[in-house]
Amino acid sequence: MSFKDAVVYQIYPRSFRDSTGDGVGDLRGIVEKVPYIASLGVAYVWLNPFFPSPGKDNGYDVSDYCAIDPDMGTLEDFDDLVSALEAHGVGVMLDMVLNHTSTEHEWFQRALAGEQRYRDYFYIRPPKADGSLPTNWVSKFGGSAWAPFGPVDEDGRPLSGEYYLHLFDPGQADLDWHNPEVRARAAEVVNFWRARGVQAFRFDVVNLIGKTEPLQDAPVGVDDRPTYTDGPLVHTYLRELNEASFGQDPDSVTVGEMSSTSIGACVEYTRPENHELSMVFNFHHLKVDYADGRKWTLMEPDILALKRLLNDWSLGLQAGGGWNALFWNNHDQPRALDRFGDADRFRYESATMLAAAIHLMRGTPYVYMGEEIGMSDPGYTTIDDYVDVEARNAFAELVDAGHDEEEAFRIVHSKARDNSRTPMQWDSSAGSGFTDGTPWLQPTNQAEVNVAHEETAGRILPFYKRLISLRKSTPVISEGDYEPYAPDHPDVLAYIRRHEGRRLLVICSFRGHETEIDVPEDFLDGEVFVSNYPARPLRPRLSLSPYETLALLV
Ligand code: ISL
Repeated sequence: MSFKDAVVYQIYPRSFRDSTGDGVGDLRGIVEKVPYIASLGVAYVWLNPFFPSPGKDNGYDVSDYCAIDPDMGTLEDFDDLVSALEAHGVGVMLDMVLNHTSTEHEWFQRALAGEQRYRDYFYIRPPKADGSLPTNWVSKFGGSAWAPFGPVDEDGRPLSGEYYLHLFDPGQADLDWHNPEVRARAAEVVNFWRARGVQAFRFDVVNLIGKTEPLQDAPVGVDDRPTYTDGPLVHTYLRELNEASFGQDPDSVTVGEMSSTSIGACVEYTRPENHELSMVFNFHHLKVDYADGRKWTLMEPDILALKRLLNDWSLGLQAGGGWNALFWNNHDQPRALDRFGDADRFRYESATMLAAAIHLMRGTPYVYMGEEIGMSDPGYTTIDDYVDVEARNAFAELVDAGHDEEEAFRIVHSKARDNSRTPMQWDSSAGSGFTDGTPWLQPTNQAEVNVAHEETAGRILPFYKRLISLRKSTPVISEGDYEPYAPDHPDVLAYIRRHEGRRLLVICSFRGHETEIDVPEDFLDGEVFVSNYPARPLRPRLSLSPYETLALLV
């Protein structure tokens, strides 16, 4: 199966379906919902980590890569899920978190116990000569990226005199990929799941694995991320992993999650000749509502910047022969519907416009559970409604920095990762059809937005199904070239796809008010291929309704 005509459906297992009533989703729950997943027409299901984990970062702190978290099920449940999906032609994509392990992983525990072999799996360093931390890097979840290695004295200094690196939570120790044994263990993990029938893998923050030795301070006052991101060794290690594991399977599909990356690096990661990865996620287009590049701020999205990024990435990856993963939502992002659309006044229109905007692009679209029924951010009212470590830390930091609690809450409300982690809304019941117990995170608007309603009377779900099926049947969508159209239009994203004499013009209004766009003469007698408003005559100067999308095929 080619991944160019495929769509991937992302499931956050903790929140998809709870089959036991404990309030946490599980693998059996996903098995129950296989008919629904199959009805979407997707080729793969990406499952967020369900491995044993102390849960410091909702499963991204893995303490055993080759087992299932008892809250989520057993290996037998996993095998059943793989076969149930396979029966419908749907593959499983597993989430490999190999930049770091949980500090409760056996490897880290044995390092703590003093075994040199395992100390060499991690970045364990003494402070600098002046007593300061080994580097000035900051954790992506706040604070320093270095934590005391082992027990501390009353001043909080490590008795060992050493620190370990954690680019994320202190419970997530970075693995030292310079160590060939670490790389071999990583390949073993991938091969363990391959042996259970898995052909697709997502690699978490994989552009952080090739840090440049010796680890060095970032220049003072400057973003530290470039210091340890996209280093040349990332390519070396990816090729090695490819060769030692998934690359042995001609049908494997891989996606690398690339933190703060560049077009150039992503071309190299995904050019087939390089034998690294099939495609990449980047996040630049989801930072156009970060004031001054800072996440924990309030800002209306900059639509021109969004267009520029989408166009530049499409053109850049196309020119270099690379391939992009296309997405608006995932388990780390607030719902795109609330950021770029209008969930109150134009839920259907904006949800379908956003869907068309990326499903008709060059790349492989990803649908995050609930997006296909128009789920939006929960209407939480206090910080206690949030579970995520990042949101709670951010709230505390915002208050410390002098924001009043109300404003800090508004910021967290608009950006928190829990916005997308709320339970899947299957029906209008108190547990939203997700659980018969108390959900670990509360749903809030299941009365209006749920699968049962969408399947009988809704308009968003059918629209998604059509887009997913069109990609399979329409080479101009899966294979066509990409060319921006009206790149300076302030309200409308538009582009033209071309393939073997066919052309598709895609028009997407990002505004809740009317706007206009010029349609090239030769598209005026085109077939209206996709549209989210009733049919009307086409004119050279076309007025667009709120969040209208239109794709014309000639
Ligand atoms: O740094 C970023 C963007 O420039 C972040 O978006 C970063 O890529 C992201 O936070 C990484 O996310 C992934 O790894 C984390 C985990 O918490 C997330 O859930 C996962 O998607 C650590 O494993």
